[in-house]
Amino acid sequence: MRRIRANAIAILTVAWILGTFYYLWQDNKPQSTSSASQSRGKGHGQKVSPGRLEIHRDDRTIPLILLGTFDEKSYLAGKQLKPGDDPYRDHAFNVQESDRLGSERAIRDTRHYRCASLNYDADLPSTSIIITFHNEARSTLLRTIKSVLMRSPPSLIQEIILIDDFSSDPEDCQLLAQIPKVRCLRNGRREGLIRSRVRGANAASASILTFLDSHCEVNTDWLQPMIQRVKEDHTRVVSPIIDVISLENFAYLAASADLRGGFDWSLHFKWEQIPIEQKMARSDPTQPIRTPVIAGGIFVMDKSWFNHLGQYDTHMDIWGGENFELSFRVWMCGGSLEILPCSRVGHVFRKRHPYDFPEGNALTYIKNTRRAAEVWMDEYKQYYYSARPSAQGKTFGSIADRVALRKRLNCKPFRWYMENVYPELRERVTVKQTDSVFSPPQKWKPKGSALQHLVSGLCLDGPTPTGSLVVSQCRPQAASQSWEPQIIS
Ligand code: LR7
Ligand code: MN
Repeated sequence: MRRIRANAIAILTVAWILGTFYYLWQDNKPQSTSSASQSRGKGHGQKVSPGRLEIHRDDRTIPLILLGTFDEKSYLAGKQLKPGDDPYRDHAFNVQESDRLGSERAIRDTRHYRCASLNYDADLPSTSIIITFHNEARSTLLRTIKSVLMRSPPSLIQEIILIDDFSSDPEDCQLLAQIPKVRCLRNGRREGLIRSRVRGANAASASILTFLDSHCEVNTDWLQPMIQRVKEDHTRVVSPIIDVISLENFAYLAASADLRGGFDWSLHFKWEQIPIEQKMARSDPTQPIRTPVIAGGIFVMDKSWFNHLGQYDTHMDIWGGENFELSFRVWMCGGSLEILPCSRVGHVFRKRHPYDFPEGNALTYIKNTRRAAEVWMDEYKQYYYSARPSAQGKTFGSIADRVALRKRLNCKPFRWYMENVYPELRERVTVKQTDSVFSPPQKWKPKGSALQHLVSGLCLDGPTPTGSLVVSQCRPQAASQSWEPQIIS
């Protein structure tokens, strides 16, 4: 009897030791990372670099407790790629690779090393996470939710509100509501991400709103820096640095920390380098980066401030433009926008939309951006129309409510935004050399506020309705021939 007990103890001890070794070995295994550079966003090619390798020891244990009655295996098994199916067809990313990854992988901590030693208030307010989706892949949606539960202090997560924007299968959302803290709201018809987010915000019970896309993975301590900044000043609207999850192999890649959100006159979003003077003045890489616009999908905002500023323009459809409208509104009506380098969230950037636009992709984008331009851009909207001539004459509905909102909030003019938030935009006028009159030498001299071409005696004029600059007879006081000198660094 005694010998049997001794044997059992010996076997258990050996098993325990082996188990511990296996656990440590698993955790220290290098992740499959790619050092290849990857572009972020729709075709904009800035480099990303691999960051530090950090292992999240708790990743595997916490969710088991947090998932409640949710049966992850059968949820994922309910939607599997059939043999021979194109893995990119339905989601415009490699869903086979996403399915294979599992829902709890460790990712590298891509922050600057100094971020790890920052402290945050112990009494930060909690937040409602709002995720809207239309036909998202189950594995990416689940990984988004689990990364939030794994990598956020539980006390900061009031709830996760999913808005199912009329996906084909209602169970994609409904089954996830078995996870504690997760709620599911389903639209009775396709609304688009803008009205869906407003629905989520209206249902939220926390005082702070956090918006996420449905194919993200949040990184170590992603939430605290954002909530801290908003707690200190409720008019701040803050975003993380958005890392890249490869649409091909799902590698998690660090994005550059020197970027901010920008755009051109056609209201096309792009990542751009922060201006050199600001870059030189940055002695502390953990400090926030002021940004003229946010990418739009991943940000934290005080709920009362979101409501006070008029939520979103709910006449915008499906996708696009709402990030400009929100960004102009925040800056011009007394708030600010920043990117926090100590907060990192990965996002699967795609090259095409995997879903349909009932009124067409181009028309929808024009309608949405036209509404933003008409309400917020004052006389500068002419540059939008020059850059996007096809927008002229397209319907965009009534903007009376939004114009009244702007008046009620007593917001500043777009000129103020141009001068104080985004002066770099003015310089971005390109001269098209279409006329032989420009043949070298190209010499210009100032004539009043006009620029006169020395050889032809004509003045620089434009932009024309098609967005070009031309030369024409000099006309004193003509607004289209009036230029301001700018120092270009
Ligand atoms: O009809 C729709 N209903 C939805 O609920 C269409 C989309 N969606 C959901 C969709 O499932 C996803 O969760 O809305 C979210 C955004 O759509 P994506 O992921 O297809 O588009 P995107 O990643 O290009 O979206 C970026 O631009 C949008 C412009 O309207 C929004 O602002 C998105 O939130 C924004 N995403 C980000 O900012 C993440 C970083 C990417 C960049 C740049
Ligand atoms: Mn997205």
